[in-house]
Order: sequence, then C-alpha cells, then structure tokens
Amino acid sequence: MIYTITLNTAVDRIVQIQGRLTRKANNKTKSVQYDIGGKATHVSVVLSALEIPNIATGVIGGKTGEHMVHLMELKGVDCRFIEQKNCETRESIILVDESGEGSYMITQKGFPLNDESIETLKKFLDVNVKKEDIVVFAGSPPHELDVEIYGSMLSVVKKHDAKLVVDAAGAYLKKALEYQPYLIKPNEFEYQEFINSKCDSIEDFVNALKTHDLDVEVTIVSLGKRGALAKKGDEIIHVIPPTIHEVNETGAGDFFVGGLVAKIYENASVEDMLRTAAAIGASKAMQEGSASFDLSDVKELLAKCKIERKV
Ligand code: TA6
Repeated sequence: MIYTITLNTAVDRIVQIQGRLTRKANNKTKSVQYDIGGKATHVSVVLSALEIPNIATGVIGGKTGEHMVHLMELKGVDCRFIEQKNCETRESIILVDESGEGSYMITQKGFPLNDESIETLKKFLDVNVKKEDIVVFAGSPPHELDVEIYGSMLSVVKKHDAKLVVDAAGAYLKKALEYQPYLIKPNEFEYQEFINSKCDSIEDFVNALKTHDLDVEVTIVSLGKRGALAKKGDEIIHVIPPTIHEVNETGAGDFFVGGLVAKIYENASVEDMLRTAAAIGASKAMQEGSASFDLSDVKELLAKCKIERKV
C-alpha cells in the first residue's frame, strides 16, 4: 500500500486573468476554479488515476478541508484525513494571466497541528504501515511544525521498515535524512541550500551529486524546464522533458513525484521512473487546474523525453 501524507492541506483557488497582470490596474478575471492543493494530495491523484492502490491522509479543517476531500474523492482517491476542530484548511491563490510566463502562487502558512492530530496521525501510521509499503511526505509542514515532531512521524514509518519518500525543504529535509529515506526530491534551490554550495550548470549538479553521498537510495534534483537529475548508487541520469504548451505549471512538481512513486511501486528502472515522472509533470503543466493530467498526453510525452546517462 502507498500512503500520502499532507500535513498542510490546501484548496487552490485558480484565477485566470485577462491580459497581463498589472499593478495599480483593475485586472479582470476570465475564470475562477477550485482544485486540490497541498502537494502529497497530488501524488494520490496520480496514483489513483493509474489505478495504483493508495490512501491519502493528513490533517484538514472546516468547509475548505471538506471541499478538498470532495475534490479528491471525485478523482477516486481513498481519503482518510484527520479533521482538526475549529480550524480551516487554507486556500492557496494561483494567478494565471495571458503572458504565458507562468503563474503567481500565494500560499498561507496553514493552521498549527494540535497534539491530538499529531498523535492520531502517528497512531494511524503505526497501525497500518507495513514493511515494503511506501509512505510519501510532501509539502511544507504547517506553521513552523517542530522539526522533532516531523521526525517522530518519519520514525514511525521507519520502524515498520517501509519506504520513505520525502519532498521537503530546509530543516525538514535535513531531519528526513536522519531516517534514511528511500527517495528525496529537492528542487535545484532546495538542493543547493541543503549541500550549502552553488550549482549553475547541469555538470555542477552532477558533480555535487557525485561528491555529496547521502544515505538515500534515490536522490532526485528537479531543475524546472531543465528537467531533473537522479542518482541511484553510481548511476546518475538526466531527463529532459519535451517542450510543451504550458498552461499552468502549478502542481507539476508534485505530479512529477506522483510518477516517481508509481514507478517505485512497480520496481521500475531509474530511467523509466524519470521518464514517467517527467511526462506526467509535463502533462499537468498543460492543464488549467493544479491537480489534473491527461493519460493520453502522457503516452505521447513519454517518447519525447530525452534521457542522458551522466555516469
Ligand atoms: O505545488 C503546488 C502546490 O501544492 C499548490 O497546489 C499549492 O497548494 C502549494 O503548492 C502549496 O505549497 P506548500 O509548500 O505551501 O504546501
């Protein structure tokens, strides 16, 4: 079984704007839609679309939390979220204008998790997670969640010898390394911060991956339009995604993780993992929402992804 953990759930309010977003102007909307936010939730959307068994959990609050679960259940996701009383799941604002230069994302901190929610989540994991399950933590924890508490959640997963996948940054990424995650997926900025060294070119990142040997089975560094690098053992592979008509890149990184997790589940090669992740991430970017992709697009995009072996 695969479990996805979203500690800081969100509903995305996606506002399509006429023309280019302009300061001190009355910017007119073309449309407003709501979609699933929060990162690990997106991994579950991908897995459910691929008919891979998974359970989405984490902490929700109020009507917005119910709305997020409803949107997920419409996509066939098995949701087991913990409801924290007198709190409201946040709304992330995504502004997309007609410049074609990418979206603006404005996120709130999210409500702090109380002891009851934390203990309920840890108990859920302790009772359900089995050896060889995959557990995905993705998204920024809410409201400066104590990093030791974050670590205590990861420790429950490791206790059961399950595979830990972590898409986190800063102190949370550092904490995750203490639990020998199976896979981490920092983006280029989060990776440079983590290794405390500057990388510009692909070769810089390749050399950094070679020199920083982490206690991680698979290290992925996502590089935006430049694709992503994966290191597994002595293997380093670069995937370059095809050029696409980008509509809304929001969620593309999370859908990329969804593709990675699907291939981990299938014990696929690193090359297959990267190709699938890049194709699914690209398909997401071709959609207006923040939580949808098109399986028929993915089939076409798979063949267009370029793979370069670096070692
Ligand atoms: O990556 C896309 C996204 O999950 C959006 O859906 C939006 O909810 C935002 O990121 C949340 O990011 P955060 O890191 O605050 O959890």
